[in-house]
Formats: sequence, C-alpha cells, structure tokens
Amino acid sequence: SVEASIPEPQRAAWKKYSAKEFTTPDEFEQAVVKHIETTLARSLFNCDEAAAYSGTALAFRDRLVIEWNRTQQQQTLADQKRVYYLSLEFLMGRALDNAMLNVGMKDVARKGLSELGFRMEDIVSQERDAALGNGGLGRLAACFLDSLATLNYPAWGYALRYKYGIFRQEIIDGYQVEVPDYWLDFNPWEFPRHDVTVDVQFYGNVRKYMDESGKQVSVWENGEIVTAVAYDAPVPGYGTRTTNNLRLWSSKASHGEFDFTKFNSGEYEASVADQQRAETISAVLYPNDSLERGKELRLKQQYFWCAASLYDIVRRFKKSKKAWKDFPNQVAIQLNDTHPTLAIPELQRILIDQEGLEWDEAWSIVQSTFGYTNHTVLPEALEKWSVPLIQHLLPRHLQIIYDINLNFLQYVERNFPKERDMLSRVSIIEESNPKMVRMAYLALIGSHKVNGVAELHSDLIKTTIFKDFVKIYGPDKFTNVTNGITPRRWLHQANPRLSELIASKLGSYDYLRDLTLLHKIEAYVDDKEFRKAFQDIKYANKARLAAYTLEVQGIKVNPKALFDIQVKRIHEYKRQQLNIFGVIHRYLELKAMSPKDRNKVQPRVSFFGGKAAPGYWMAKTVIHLINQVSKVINADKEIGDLLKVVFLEDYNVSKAEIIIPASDISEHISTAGTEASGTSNMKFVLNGGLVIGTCDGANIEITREVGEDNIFLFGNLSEDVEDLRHQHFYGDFKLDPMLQKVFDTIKSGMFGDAGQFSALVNSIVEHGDYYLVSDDFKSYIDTQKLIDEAYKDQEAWLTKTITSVSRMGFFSSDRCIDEYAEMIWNVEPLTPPKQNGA
Ligand code: IMP
Ligand code: B1N
Repeated sequence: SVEASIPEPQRAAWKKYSAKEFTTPDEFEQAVVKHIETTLARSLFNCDEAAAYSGTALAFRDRLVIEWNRTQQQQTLADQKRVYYLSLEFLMGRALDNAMLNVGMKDVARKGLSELGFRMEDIVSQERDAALGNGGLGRLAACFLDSLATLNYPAWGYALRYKYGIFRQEIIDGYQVEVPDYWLDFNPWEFPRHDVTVDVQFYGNVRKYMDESGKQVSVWENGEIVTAVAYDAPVPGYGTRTTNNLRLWSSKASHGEFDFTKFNSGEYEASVADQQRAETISAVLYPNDSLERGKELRLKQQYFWCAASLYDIVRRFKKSKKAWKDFPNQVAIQLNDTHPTLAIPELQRILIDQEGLEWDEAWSIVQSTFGYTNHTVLPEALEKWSVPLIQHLLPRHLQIIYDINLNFLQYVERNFPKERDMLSRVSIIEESNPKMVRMAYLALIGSHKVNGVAELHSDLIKTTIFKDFVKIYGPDKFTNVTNGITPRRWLHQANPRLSELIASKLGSYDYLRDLTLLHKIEAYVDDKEFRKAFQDIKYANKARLAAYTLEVQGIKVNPKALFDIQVKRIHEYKRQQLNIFGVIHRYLELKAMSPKDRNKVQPRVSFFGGKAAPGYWMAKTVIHLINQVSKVINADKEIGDLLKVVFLEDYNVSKAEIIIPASDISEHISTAGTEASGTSNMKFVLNGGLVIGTCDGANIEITREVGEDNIFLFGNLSEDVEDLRHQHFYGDFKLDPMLQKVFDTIKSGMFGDAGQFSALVNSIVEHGDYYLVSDDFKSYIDTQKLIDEAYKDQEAWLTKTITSVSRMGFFSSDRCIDEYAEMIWNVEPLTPPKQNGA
C-alpha cells in the first residue's frame, strides 16, 4: 500500500482539477500562449522564435510530465524489477522534436504554431543540444533510454548534470578551437529536486573496531562531504504512455551557499573556495573519447555519481521493506563501460558496513545485481587508477577492492593450482610503480554478465583482454549484444519523408516499433513509383545538406555529385587520415588527366566532421590537414565540381540528423579489430546510403544482413593485424607507392608548411604505422574506384540502397534492449493502462 499525502475527502477536488493533456491545435495554442505570457512574461509584442520555442517546449513538457508522474506511480505500485543504466554520458541531442513525435502530436503542433505565426522547422532548430557525451558510447545510452521507454521497461538512467557538455568546435584558420558549451541557460526539460539530495564523502580515514558480538566493524569517517542534488528529465517512449526518468546529479557544497562559520570568522575566500571546489565535480564533461588519463577530478566525478545513484537505488529498495536477498530481484544495474565500476565496491560497502551483512552474502548480491558492458579493447581506453590515489580519496573502497581481489585470487589458486603465473595476470591490482587498479577486471569480477557490443568485438574480448577470465568463469559469463539505434530519431525524425514513404507502403508506422517489418519494402524494389520517390527523397536530403554547407561553411557543392561522408570523433584508429590521403590521391589523379578523361570522372564531395580531444595533437593535425586540403582543392577552378572537400564544423547530434540522410557513401574505415561496433554505420544505411568499410565492428553484421553485394568492404582482417604490426618493425616496411606520392605532395608544401604535418606522416613512415594506413591504402583506393563505377549505374545503385534499407531491421535498439532484458537483466515490461485516468 502506498500512502498519499492528500486525505480521502479532498481527493475528489484534486482529481477534478488535475492537469489535462492538450489534444487539439486549439488547446495546444492555448498552452503555448499561456506559457509565453505567464511563465516567460512575454507577449505578442515581443515573441521571437526563441520565445516561441520556449512556449512550445513548456506546453509539451506539461504533457510529458503528466505521463511521467503516472508512469512513476505505476512503477512504484507494481513493485517489480527495474533497470538502472549507469552511464557517465548521455548524448541526448534535442528533446522537443523527439517529444512531439514520440507522443504523436507533431502535426497538431505544426498546425498550432502556424496559426500563431511560426514555422515548425524554425522553432525546432532554436533548441540547443543536450550534449552530455562524446560520441557513440553516449549516444548509445540515449538510444537505449528511448527503447526502454518505448518497450515499457521500468528503467532509470543515472548520470551527472555537467554544467558544460562537450565543447563547441570552431575552426579558425583550419585549426580546431574549443569553445565552452554552457547549455543550461534555458532548459525546460529538467526538474530540480532540491528535496532529493545525497551527501557523498571523500578522503578521511577508516576506523576499525570490534562490536559487542566480536564482529569487526569498519567506519569511514572524517572525510569531506559534498552534496549531490537530483535533476530529473522525462524520457517519453514512442507510441506508449510510458515516460521514464533520467536522473542527473549536480554537486554543491554540503553546507549550502557557503560556510557561515568560516564566513563569520572572516575567512571569506576560504568559504567561497570550498563551495567552488564542490561545484567543480559536476562542472564539466571530460572531452576524451576512448582515452582515459587518470585525473583525480575524473575519479571524483565517478565516485560522486556512483555513490549518489546507489544511495538512491538502495533507498528506493528499502521502502519496499523486502529482504536483502531480494535486492537482485528488484534491481538490475548496467555499467556502461568501466566508468561506474566504483558502484561495485560501493554497494559491497553499503551492505557490509552499513547494513551489517556478511561478506559472502553481500558479495553474492553485488554480483547478481551488476552487468558490465565493455565498449573497447584499445589499451589507452582501459581504465586504471593508481592505488595511492584511491587510497587517498576512497580509503575504505581500496580495502574492499583488496578484499575482493584476495577472495578472487584464492578462488583462482584453488581451481588452477598449476597456473601460478595466471595470478598476476588476472589480479585486479597491477604490480607496477605505482600499483594500479584495473577497473575492467573489477567490473568483470563484480558482475554476473559481461557483454561486448558487436559479434567480432565480443569474440575479441574473449581472446584478448579477458582471455584468462573465460577460463576461470567459463564462457557463459560472456555474451554479445550487438548495438542498435532508435529508428524514431534516426529515421522518423531525421528523415521524415523517407519514414512517410515507408509508412505509405506498409500501411502504418508500426515498423517504427518493430523494425523487422522493414523487410516488406523489399517487395517494392522494382516498383517504378516507389523507386522514383525514394530517389527524390535522397536528392532532397542531399540538397538540404548542400544548402546547409553553403550557409555555414560558405562552400558551394553540387547535390548531383556523389556525397561521401565521414563524420565521427577524430581518432587515429578511425583513420580519417586514410580518407584525406585518399582525397589527395584523387586530386593528383584528376590533375594528371586530360580534360577529355576528366569528363568521364564521377564528381564527388568528401565531407568530414568530428571533434578531436583537446589534448590529442595527432587528431588535431588531421583536422588541420583536411582543412588545408579543402582550401586548395575547392579553389582549383580546373577541378571545379569534380571534387570538393568540406569540413563540417561542430559535428553534433542535431547536425547528424541533417548530415546522415544525405549520404551516398559513408566511411567506417577503422583498423580491423579497433572499432568495437560503431553505430553511425547503421544510421547511414537505414537512411539509404551505402558503406565503405573495413571488416570491423558492426560492419560485419551489416554485411551479413544487407548482403555482400550491397557494401564495399576492403582492407586487412583483424586476425592479420598483429603480424602486420610486427612486420613493420622487424621486416622491411614498404610504403605503398601511391601513398608515397601523397606524402611527397604534402612535403612539397602544396597544403601549407609541411612541417605541420610531419608528425602525421612520420607516424606512418618512421614509427611503425600502428594503424596500418599503408597496408590498407591500395585496397581502399581500389574500392573507391569500384564505388565511382557503381554509382554511374544509378538504377543499380538505387536497388542496392532500397534493398539495404529493407534489411536493416536487426539494428533497432529495441532489439538490443530486449536482448539485455532477457539475457542480462531478467526484467519484464510494465504495460501502461489503455486510457487516461489511471
Ligand atoms: P522514489 O522511489 O522515491 O525515488 O520515486 C520515484 C518517483 O516515483 C518519484 O518521481 C516519486 O515522486 C514517484 N513516486 C514514488 N512513490 C509514488 C507513489 O506512491 N505515487 C506516485 N508517485 C510516486
Ligand atoms: O562505444 C560505442 C561503439 O559503437 C564504438 O565502437 C566505441 O568506440 C565506443 C572512454 C569511451 N568505446 N569506448 C568509449 C568513451 C569515453 C571514454 O571516456 C571510452 N567509447 C566507445 C558504443 O558501443
């Protein structure tokens, strides 16, 4: 039974006046005008597009909140298992368009807005992105939230409320410049919960004593306290009333504004400094993608977030008055990579130090509660924290980690007595100087399941980083859940015309909730009218990107050219350098041709976009090279429309929604074995583009689904990578002659001072070409030639793209979430009641 704060006799009045959802354009307009006039204190005399956006967002927010409250109440009453998705990143993008589509009210809003004098597109584009993430890992978390709500799973996301999300990228003189992203100016989607706070401790010491029963008790005390304040945001499902919660923690000084004792005793500065130090914890998202650098503040962020989230989860569980052994039946916690690994020793600490459970009972609860998703095998991305740092910041947790390790190593020793050297390999503690805690091992040991994010990746973790653990725990602890994407945002929202065309053939939008239904459009692959419509939509999307490119980059491109797009974080393993070297090669070939031969060439535009981590010099050099090459080629009158190069500034989620539907070809060309999955590859194909890619990550499963004829694969395989790297150092390293020519051109100064690019060139010619650019260059160029040829046959190309779209059903994040629910979480959906008034 749940206690209501309003007594029975007054509930009738309460119910009579409880908030109602708008359903007609009139009601919508009324809500918008009311918010503009009262909440925003503006009027028809000073309502610009920004105010109209705010009014619209607030009207939709009201609508979401009603279902959000209802959902939370239903989930509380149902008292069944919930999923908690712990991710340091949620790359949500814009919320308004998504909210309108998910609640099925976009047409109503469009009509209402136009009656009020505004165009829907202008209003939607007023919103800033919620950019609390770097790239794929953060966007995956956002897609998962959409699917969890759409499939009616009781689920919460937990993260940090960064004051600054990922920086905004400006390109100045061809160089990346980082500008802070202060996104909280006006954020109608978040609700501060000043009553939901958690005090989190850092530093201090551990006192041990025997209690009356002779049991050893540990008390962590004398630390510094920082307060976590909850901010909640509603996450609406598509075509369902379920609206889940994303809870973000913000840090503030535990004593409120500032310390009055210090203030009164004249230590003004010290009291303000305390406050600022506390607020620093949730101030900024670390802008590194697949790179961990061991900074103390990052570890503080991680613990702050884990401690607040676990306190919240445990508090909610305790309200149910169930026994502790039921905890894993009520709670599933998924660790999005190792960033939340401290949640493991934290839950163990709560159970043994605060709740008085025995170690073994507590540990079995911990293991049954957690699941761990690994997202990378790149050594520089595997988190390790120094033992002295953890000792200093979290002394009790270090003891618990040591105890976890001791128990684990004893288990290994008992079961594998003959393999003594295995112990140091699998130890959570690396015996280096200083000693390091290997977070991936701790996450694996503390979880009941470990999953990779695409088949190849899930195989690789079993044969490389976690090889010994497969032996220790058996293969069943490991599983694969191939990543997916939400078709709501990445088809319906980003490409409304294609979405509508598909719906017109399938008879409804049901396929947005069951993407496998897409296979039915394969029946229309020869339908003239359908083909024409499909082709027109692609052209319109390309024209839209061309207009955008002209507007923001000042570069005129021809939408009839082949659009070749590579947008993703700039990283050596993703090999934007291979792409730009290929562009230079193409340019040299064009320059060497007779005008007559040039006439036969397929015109092409190479688009690039993506941010480099601020401290990643090589990645920044690649950006600079792309911009320099772009400047030279675009200015070459002789080449004209045959080749254009565009670097799209400040790539983010909302720009992706414009860019992705406009591709003919997109590039997913990582060194085999390095890209765990990739998810934009799926988005591009779903929007009628083809892929040039290596046999890596989800490219392999995309090939399986769409068929080998519909994808352009090239390059060495992951099983050859080790040998090739070895050969570079110990065999004779032969640079591909075409690539040599590209390097000679760079050295000639054609793209500006060659010295600026020497580190990039030397990483290949002198330092072992770790990412195998030279090994894959010829195969890459040959495949690009095939693409040019294939594109000339527009009818055959169209057939490939339509066929591919129809075969992409597997890549819905709904499929992923159902797999997680069944194989890892063991949770059931909770269906919302049919009509209003629950
Ligand atoms: P918590 O379990 O206390 O964190 O609550 C989760 C959410 O559900 C919050 O938004 C609460 O306001 C809401 N909630 C909890 N219990 C009830 C209830 O009995 N009725 C309605 N809402 C509830
Ligand atoms: O996670 C994505 C995958 O599709 C990508 O292939 C993978 O590279 C990406 C430390 C990471 N792996 N590791 C990270 C991000 C931030 C950070 O601080 C590592 N991101 C990925 C979704 O599975």
